[in-house]
Amino acid sequence: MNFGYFDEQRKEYVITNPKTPTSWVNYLGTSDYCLIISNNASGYSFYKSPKLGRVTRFRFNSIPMDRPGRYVYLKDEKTNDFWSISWQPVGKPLDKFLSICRHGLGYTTFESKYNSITSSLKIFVPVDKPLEIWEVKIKNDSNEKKEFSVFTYTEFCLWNSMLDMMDFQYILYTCRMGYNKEDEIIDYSIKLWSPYEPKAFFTCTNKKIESFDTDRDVFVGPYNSESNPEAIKNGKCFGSIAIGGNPCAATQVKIDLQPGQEEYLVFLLGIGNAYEEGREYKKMFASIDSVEKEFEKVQEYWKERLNKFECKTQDEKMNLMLNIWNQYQCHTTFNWSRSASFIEAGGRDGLGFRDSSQDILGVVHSIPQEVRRRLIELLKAQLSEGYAMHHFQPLTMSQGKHNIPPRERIYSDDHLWLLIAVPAYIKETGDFSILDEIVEYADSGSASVYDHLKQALEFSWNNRGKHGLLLGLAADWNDCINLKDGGESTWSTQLYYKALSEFIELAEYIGKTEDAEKYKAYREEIKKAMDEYTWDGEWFVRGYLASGKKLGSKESEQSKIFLNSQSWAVFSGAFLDEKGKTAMDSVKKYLATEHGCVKNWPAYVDYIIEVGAITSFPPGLKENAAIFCHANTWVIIAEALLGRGEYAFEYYMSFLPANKNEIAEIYTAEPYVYSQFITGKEHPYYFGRARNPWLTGTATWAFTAATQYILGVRPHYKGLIIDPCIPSCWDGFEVERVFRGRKLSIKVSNPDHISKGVKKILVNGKEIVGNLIPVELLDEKNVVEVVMGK
Ligand code: IFM
Repeated sequence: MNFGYFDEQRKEYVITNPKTPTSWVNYLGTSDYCLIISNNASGYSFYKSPKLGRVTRFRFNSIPMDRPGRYVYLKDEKTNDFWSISWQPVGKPLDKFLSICRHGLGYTTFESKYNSITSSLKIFVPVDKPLEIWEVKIKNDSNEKKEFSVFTYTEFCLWNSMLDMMDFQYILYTCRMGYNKEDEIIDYSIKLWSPYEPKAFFTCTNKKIESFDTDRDVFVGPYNSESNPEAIKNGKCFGSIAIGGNPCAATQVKIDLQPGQEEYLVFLLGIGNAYEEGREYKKMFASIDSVEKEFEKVQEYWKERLNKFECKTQDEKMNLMLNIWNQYQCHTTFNWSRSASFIEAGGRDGLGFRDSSQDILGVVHSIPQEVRRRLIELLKAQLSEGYAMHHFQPLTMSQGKHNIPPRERIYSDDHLWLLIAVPAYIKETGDFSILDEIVEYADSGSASVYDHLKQALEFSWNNRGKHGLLLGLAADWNDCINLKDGGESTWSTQLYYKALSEFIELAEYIGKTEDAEKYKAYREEIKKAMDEYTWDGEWFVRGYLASGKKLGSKESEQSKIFLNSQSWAVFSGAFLDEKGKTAMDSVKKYLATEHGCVKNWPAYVDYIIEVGAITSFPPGLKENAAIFCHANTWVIIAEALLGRGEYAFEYYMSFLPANKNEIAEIYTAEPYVYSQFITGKEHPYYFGRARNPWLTGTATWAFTAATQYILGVRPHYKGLIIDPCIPSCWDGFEVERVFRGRKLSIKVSNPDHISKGVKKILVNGKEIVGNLIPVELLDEKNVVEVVMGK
């Protein structure tokens, strides 16, 4: 069963049945002002920080599931019947109410038809202004004149989202609402201790506001809800001014429509006060033309970001995801890390060190300058000893508020992701100058970026355990494997192996031979420990517990095999051999399902303190034997590196959201973006159900796995590698890509129907040796013909 479809032409996901099993949302806004909006117009906005700058309210994990939001109600003055343009919150019977929601790139629209009235609401955030624009259109398709009241409603949050949710005895006595009568603008201000000294306004730019309310409890009424606000029943707002209490912005505008006539209304909700910014923006967006022009800028913005990579393969869904939705999600995770969604309530905003380091991979081809800035921000959260702050907020860091973790909160992997992120940036851009940039450490001192990387390697070297493997510390990539007190992590060791290899490659490339030799010796030592202590016969163990017991071994009583230590054995480059293949065969045998590979098997049933929080989840959920999508992307990469194209593609398809569109009643989450996990096979009821959509490292890695390892178009310091690993039934594929400012049209043919191997590459008609296209060979525009073969 589906609830909608992909409109490829318009780059939209169209929801035709608003009764989706969960809220299917979109992110609007690109920098300072962001709003999250569901297919029923619910959600919230924030300015700069979802924690401290929360503009509007959302009641998380509540019932009804989706409230409040930004609502536009139409009331027929003759019949007193009223509805909302989005199906909810009024929720008219769907046999009489046609509802369509289109989530597009940077905008969402709602269209409805009810009682011969067609209406639409388009919401977007300008690229460079801190406000949201609601564009409403109403058309009378009946044969009689209609008189309407249009009511709008949104509930303000008291800026500090945590206090707003908890500290009612205090926070409910802080707001000061007002109304700029002359310009008809609602004024919201509150004196807090937030860095932003926040103020907001709401207005209609092109029609007279007949009445307004700024006190939620007056507009809605104590025994009503957003479905049936008192003011709408009353036919008029009450002119309430909230001084303390729950602030809102509600307005009433009146329109008359002759048969066939259409009217538009523009509403603005923005940052600033009603007497300055509010007045200025009201003038700026008084006409529909100015609104449309602003909207074009949003479209241009997304076009510019997404047009750096485009592919045409034999799989339509793969194309759809890679060309549109996967990239869009990558930009969202890059912007908002893991801080604001419908399930991340925003209490922990800023950047997760490991998450943000990985997030750059999916956008570096598109916004290299922003990635450079982000890398510097991340490096500032590294400590001089080499490890990193697990989580930090650049806004407060720059005010000197460092959240330096106590030793027991040091993670074994955070800092090592720098060795993935910085090389990826340089390989994409050729910008080696970043290595010389001097960046301060979070605690004391400063060093060049190159030395920051070395320091990260040193920290891990100095934090190995009894078997010579990396200590697990607070956790490794898997937040819920907590191998404290001397426990060791195979996976971190594999990441370390990869990090060392990346560094060695870089050092050799820039002529730092001594450094390269030093870290080669480290790598050899690490490999010895891996050879000796991580192979378990059919697969690699996940680590060692503090007690000395193996984790994820045939000897283990619970969870005998883990996914990550198999995929990373190969991905790290340490076991591109028979052991690696056998380990990946074990993945197929024990972990693979039709929805992707489970993270561990069999699931933990009992809590084991020395393993950690993974054991607290019921089987099949979240970190315990669920299909953790992020980890599934590395399985694709490992199979591609082993040259097994059928497997790589099969795994890619198994958890591709677009493939779940027709089973959306089982999958339940948005079929246009990746979710963090899909419930695993050991769950008694919900196998195949996705949870925690949008803000997941799956986005960045799924894009990387598909584009760089299946399609095999992979940046290198010297140029672009073409190394596809595809299903042998494919005849070929095409990629349009921008690389270091040059355009490449790459056409790959596969006449012998193989999975891997490149026989010939012609660049602008000239054959090259090998499968690396040197950057010096590239013109502004290039035609690349690739023939696969042995
Ligand atoms: O790696 C983590 C990530 O940082 C946050 N979400 C869960 C992942 C796996 O534990």
